[in-house]
This record gives sequence, C-alpha cells and structure tokens, in this order.
Amino acid sequence: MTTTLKLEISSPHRSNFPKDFIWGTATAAYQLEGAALEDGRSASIWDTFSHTPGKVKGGDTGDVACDHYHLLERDLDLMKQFNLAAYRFSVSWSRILPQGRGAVNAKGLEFYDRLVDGLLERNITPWVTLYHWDLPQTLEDAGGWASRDTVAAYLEYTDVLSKHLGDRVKHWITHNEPWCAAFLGNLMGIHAPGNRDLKTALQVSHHLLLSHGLAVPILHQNSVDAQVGITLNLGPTYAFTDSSEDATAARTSDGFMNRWFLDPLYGKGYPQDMLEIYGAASPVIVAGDMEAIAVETDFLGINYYTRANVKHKAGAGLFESEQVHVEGEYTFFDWEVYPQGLTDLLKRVTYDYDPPAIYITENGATYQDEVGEDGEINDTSRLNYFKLHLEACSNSIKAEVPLKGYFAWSLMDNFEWAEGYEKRFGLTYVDFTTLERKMKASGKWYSDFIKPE
Ligand code: IFM
Repeated sequence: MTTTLKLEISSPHRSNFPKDFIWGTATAAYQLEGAALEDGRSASIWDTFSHTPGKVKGGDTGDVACDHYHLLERDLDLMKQFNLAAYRFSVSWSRILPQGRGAVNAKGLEFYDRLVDGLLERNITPWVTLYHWDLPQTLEDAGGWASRDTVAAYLEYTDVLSKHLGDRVKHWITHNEPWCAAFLGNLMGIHAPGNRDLKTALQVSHHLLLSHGLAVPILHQNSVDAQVGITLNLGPTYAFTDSSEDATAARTSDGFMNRWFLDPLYGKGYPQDMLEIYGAASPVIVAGDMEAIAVETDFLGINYYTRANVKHKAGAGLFESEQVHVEGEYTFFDWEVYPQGLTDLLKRVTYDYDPPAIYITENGATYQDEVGEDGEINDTSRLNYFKLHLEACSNSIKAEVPLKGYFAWSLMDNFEWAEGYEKRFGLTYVDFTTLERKMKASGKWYSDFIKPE
C-alpha cells in the first residue's frame, strides 16, 4: 500500500548546504551481507537469535540478506549511480576474528579490502562502523558485553581491523546505537542476545561506552589523520502537557534515551537522576572508566528517526510514565514523522555538549512499497520524509549547528532485525526472491539532489 504524507512539504535547497557537506547512505553488515557462514565467518549473536523460533517476524534470518557479499561489484556500481560522496557500512567482527579474538581470518579481511578499494576507485569515501550489534557468539557464550573481558576483545578487534584498513579508511565509528545494543538486547529482549534484565543492560551500556573510549586512541594510532566518533540514536522527548509531572516524565525519558550516553561521552558522568532511579542496578564502574569514556572525539554521529511524547502515569514501570500516540503522520513502523524534532535535537546537542562536528549517520523511513505495473516504485511518502528532514537539517545549519554531513538509511532494503524483511527502509527496492535491485523514486530524487554541482 502506498501512502502519501499529508504534512506540508517544503523542499530543501541544495544551496543551503555547504559545498563540502558530505552526502552518503548507510548500511550494516548483518542486515546486508548474507554469506553467513562462508569463508570462515563464524556465528554472531544475531545468527543465533534469528535462528531461534519466535524471535524474528516470519522466521527471517540474515543468512542471505541482500547477498551483498557476492554482489559486491554490482552494489559498488549502484553506489556510484547514487552519486555518493561517502558510504557508511559496518564490519562483521566474526568475519575478521571468528573466535572473537586470536586467529585472524584472512578471507574476512579480503572482503573488506575489496569493498574499501572498490569505493576508493569510485571516489566514494568509506566510513566504517566497527560494531553494529553482531557480537561473535563465542564472546556471548563467555559473558557477552556484560563481561569486562569483551571490552578487551573489542580492542583487539579494533586494533586488527584498523591496522589493516587504516591506510585507506580515515573515518571510523566505534559503535552504532549503544542504546539499542544495551536496552533492546538486554532489557527488553527484543534484539539479540535477548536478555531481560536491567542490571545486565546497564552494565552492557557501560562496557560499550568504555570500549568506545579505549578504542579511540587505537584508531588514531593505526589510522593517521583519521576522524573518529561514535553514533547514538537520539530522540527528543516532549512532555505531553505543561504539568510538572509530565515535565519530570519527559526528563526521565530523556535521561534513559539520550543523557545516559551523551553525558558520560562529554565528561559529565552518568546523570545523577538516572543513577538514583536505577539504584542497585547501576553499573559497576572501575576507577578511570569515566575519564576513558570522555575521550575527545572528532565528531558525534546522530541517528534520528522520530521523537517521543511522554506523560506521567503513576505505577507505570520504573519511570512511571508512558508514551503518548499523538495525532500526526506515522510510518509503517508507527514512528511519528516529526522533522522539527531533528532541528530541536541538533540545536540542543550543540548547546549542551558542543561537539566539534555532527553527522546525521542515519535518517529514513519504512513504508509499504508497491512495485507498479511499469516496474517503478513510487514511494512518495519516503521521498517526502527525506525532503522534510533535509529541510530540518538546513534549518539547523542556519542556526549554527556544526552539521557536516548526512547519510540516508538505507542504500537498499535489508534485514530489519526483529522485523525481518517486512520493513523496508531502502532507497533501492530489493526483491528478496531474485535479489534484483531497483532504485525507488526516493532514491532517484536523492541521487539527483546530492549530485556534485
Ligand atoms: O535498521 C536500523 C539500523 O540498523 C539501526 N538504526 C535504525 C535502523 C532502522 O530501524
């Protein structure tokens, strides 16, 4: 079913973005690559999770996904057709170090050599995310991110990968959305590894942040003149009414989603109000951890999709609050389309944390695409979603936010985690039976918009 956004569409102007603004698209290894157990790759927690009955819609797995591993050359040409200046992808840790640490898999490195070299040959700058949720299963079996040993393993992986690619890759993202890895995976149990325990989730969040902090100097050492940052999924939270109870509920929700990660990264430590709420479940912190987490970085990556409207509800969970479904436009994920939230968020992050540079490392929407009789995919809603959010970006730049680039999510439809293949976020349509790719109307518009002038 093709839906059309009713929000008033104001088209962004390319001239409102600086000449050196970076335009890209983003993907992640498990969502795209397939070849799950080929050429020495071992299972990750997402292989285990997706093969566990009942965890992913339709029993879908990333075994084949978009088969990007085998269709690499074709996909590189597609990226060129998109006029991309940059391509953000993640590396599968279990392709590089199948046991999590120790023996290095040469075939795994070769695949990323081909990807990076293919990008550079096409004048596309590679942006590498080290960890996009796919922990090698062997490390999970040994305690996963709740164990401090996994931090050491991640640093070994970082060292191996950046020594190998550091001569050609100059943009590194340590983690993608640690909130999701920690809380969706360990508190809500809807992502791998599927735990439901607050203390575990908080300890995981601390170790993810710590591993980020300790990885930054390794990346700088192995990749001279590199730009290094972390990507957070941030969502501005709005109080449903003017009442002080709703204001507190919104503040707590902001603490859970945003401040729990932003504050320590920018040297403020974990927020006191959240530590009080978490009490005995708060993470174990070793002397020196907070200083390591607050290491200076070159940029902050922000993934923005929607906002939260929150109201107080006595007795409702730990935070005594609930999300309100306000009237508005929603995507197929039931996420509100709220571009003003992006401008609000960018201004607030700039004001409160003053990062040297910000990149939107993901932004996009899922709708139920239809292939027309002429074979075209006229995804007007997604196209309008992009227009609205690019306009929000240009408004932020006018307000002096140091926004330096934008990566649309995603280059193509792919494995949307617990939602399987039902939720399509691509600028390119993928037929998951034939694996044919076809640029959607949104993709054509985006490639035209970002074309070098
Ligand atoms: O597909 C995901 C991606 O892996 C992380 N950020 C959000 C996207 C859409 O849900």
